[in-house]
Amino acid sequence: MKNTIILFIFTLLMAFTAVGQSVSEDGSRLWLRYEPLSQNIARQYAQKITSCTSSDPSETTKLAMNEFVVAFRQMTGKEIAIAKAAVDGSLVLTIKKNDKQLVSPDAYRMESVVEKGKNMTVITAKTTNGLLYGVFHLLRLMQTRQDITSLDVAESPLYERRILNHWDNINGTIERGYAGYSLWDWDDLPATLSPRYREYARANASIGINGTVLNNVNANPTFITGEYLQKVAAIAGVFRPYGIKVYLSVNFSSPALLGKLPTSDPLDPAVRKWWKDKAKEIYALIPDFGGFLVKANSEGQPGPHDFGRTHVDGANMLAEALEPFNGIVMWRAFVYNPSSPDRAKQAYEEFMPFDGKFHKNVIVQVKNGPVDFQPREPFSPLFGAMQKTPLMVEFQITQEYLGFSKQLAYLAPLFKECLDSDTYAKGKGSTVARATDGNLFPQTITAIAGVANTGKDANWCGHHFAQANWYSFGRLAWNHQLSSETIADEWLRMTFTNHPDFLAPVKKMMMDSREAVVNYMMPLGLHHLFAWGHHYGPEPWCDIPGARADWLPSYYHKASAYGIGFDRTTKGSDAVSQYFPPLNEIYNNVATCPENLILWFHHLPWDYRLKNGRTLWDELCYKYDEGVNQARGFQKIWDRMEKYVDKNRFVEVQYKLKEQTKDAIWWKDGCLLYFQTYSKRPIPYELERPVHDLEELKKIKLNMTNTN
Ligand code: GCW
Repeated sequence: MKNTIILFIFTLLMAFTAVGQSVSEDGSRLWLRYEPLSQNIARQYAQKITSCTSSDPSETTKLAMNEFVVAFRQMTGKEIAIAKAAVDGSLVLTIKKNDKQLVSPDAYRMESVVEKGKNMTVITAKTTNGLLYGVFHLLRLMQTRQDITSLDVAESPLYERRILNHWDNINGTIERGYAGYSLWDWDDLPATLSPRYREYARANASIGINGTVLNNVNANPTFITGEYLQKVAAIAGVFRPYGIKVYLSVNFSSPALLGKLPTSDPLDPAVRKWWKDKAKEIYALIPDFGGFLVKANSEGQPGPHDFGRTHVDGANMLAEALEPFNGIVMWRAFVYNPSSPDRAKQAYEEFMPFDGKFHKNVIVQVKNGPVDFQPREPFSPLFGAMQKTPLMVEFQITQEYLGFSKQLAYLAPLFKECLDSDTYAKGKGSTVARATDGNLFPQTITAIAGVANTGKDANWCGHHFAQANWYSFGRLAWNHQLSSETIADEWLRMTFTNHPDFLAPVKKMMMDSREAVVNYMMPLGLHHLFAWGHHYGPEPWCDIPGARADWLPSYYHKASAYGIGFDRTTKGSDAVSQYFPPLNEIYNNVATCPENLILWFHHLPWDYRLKNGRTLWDELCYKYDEGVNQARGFQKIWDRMEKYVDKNRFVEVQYKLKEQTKDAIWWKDGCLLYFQTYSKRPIPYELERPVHDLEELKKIKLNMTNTN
């Protein structure tokens, strides 16, 4: 009877939502919308699966089954029972701890089988997490309308730890967060648990993310006080059934700041004991705590150098404290000092001498590029070079340098560009992915991190399309071999619609979007032309008296009457020599250097001829112009999509795309008019003319409050 009532209510609901686009959405359901399918497909699925069962009693398996039942009902309109035993038509979730074919704890198989005349869909895993991932996989197949009649799938993640880094502060702000305040309500914890914690965990589990660093790497020591650990434990309790471990960023001076010790010197016995006791305290509350993330001696953060010690001394001390509990240390390699002639070389110089010296539960976390999450950078030369130390890539999902949540920039192509880059460390094919996933070098730990773009905004990420970046980070962390197109396709289908007339153009818009941002912000390998502090608009002219040279754009573009670009060749800073042959030569030689990085590695005259025959100045103008045209093109594509998208999301994206074009023009005019003061050449006459005046643009000072 109860089921019949539910079904009746559901059918009513479906009849209502069947008109589809007219019901406005706020984006809060992410890619887990489970929209009703067409009758035909719904019928096929409903014939295939009629019940769901598992002999595993765990909470995770229960919630996996519940997820399935609810989603199935929403998509097909059919109610399926959670049965005691497998029958014909069952979805069976089975744990097989010793299954040799399952190559990792998170691995699973999904097969259509016939046993004793019973047609079943069986998901097998070693752990409950594997089952959960398998169920989300099956749901993804259904959401994207794939055939589920003869399944034979085997999956295992290519990185063991797939982690989001939150740069969330204790006061609820988020450093470089563009989607509202932090999800974590520290004042209300541990007593009150926001329902969003669970939603967050569920969304992450659906894409295979299994770790969360809750707080900013610019770490407030308060997070590891007894009071805050209770709060952290409460969050960990919500995340646990979804297979997500919590980690914390720690402040290296905590022994002095919290423990009132006279020093935080990593070789001081009292300091070492303080960390060991702290680890004990943490694990007593959170037995599956993941470990520490550390930003040390970088941008004013304390670290072992303050005591004349090394990164190894610092990391190993923490590693020893965590080791008895199987915790790990993620030690960041984001280090640079103000006086260096080339910031891009520093992480390599500082870390290479320590290769092989870190404790076995330390992994060095390296940003994808050698400078700082720019729209385009070459990969960091540490990848492939540090061969006796596990390394993990850190991507930035939040778009600090790609237009915040104001602009559409689909980042899977950026992530892939790095992961697929050939380091040549062990000959051709030694990609960054293979150099970090345990394929090329034996690694005690494999991991990958992304700086999260989530916040309290209803749609989680500020821009509806920024959800795709969270999604694609998770999917690539699971399987870096997936293509950006595949990920965009599945995300669009689940988040918007399966309609082919929507999918093709919108997918193309996504695929072009990152390159568009590169084009109108900093093409041809230019980098760090950003406005001071907030990093939103262009300020290639920025000059703050007394500021660190390496925080000023002129340090990077080096524009002059002669030309533009950073000479990192053997005749310049020699950063090229940090790469393996033949890449060092490829980058060093202006004739072979990829043109999309040419001004990263070379300082070239304005009349340098590119492969297409244009002068450098003209090509720069063409690229900026192309970027603006691409942004305009996105507006044209989106406006045609009105009939496929609910009103709210349509209008919100439409508005943002309009702003994106305006800001793209601002970028183009700002950069070209400024560089023109050096090149003294006309903008090619066939291109759009500037609509701004350089002096006016120089006066713009945005008051961005939520950036830091
Ligand atoms: O990109 C820079 C950001 C800082 C950030 C730092 C880092 C958390 O501008 O806001 O600090 O990188 O990665 O540590």
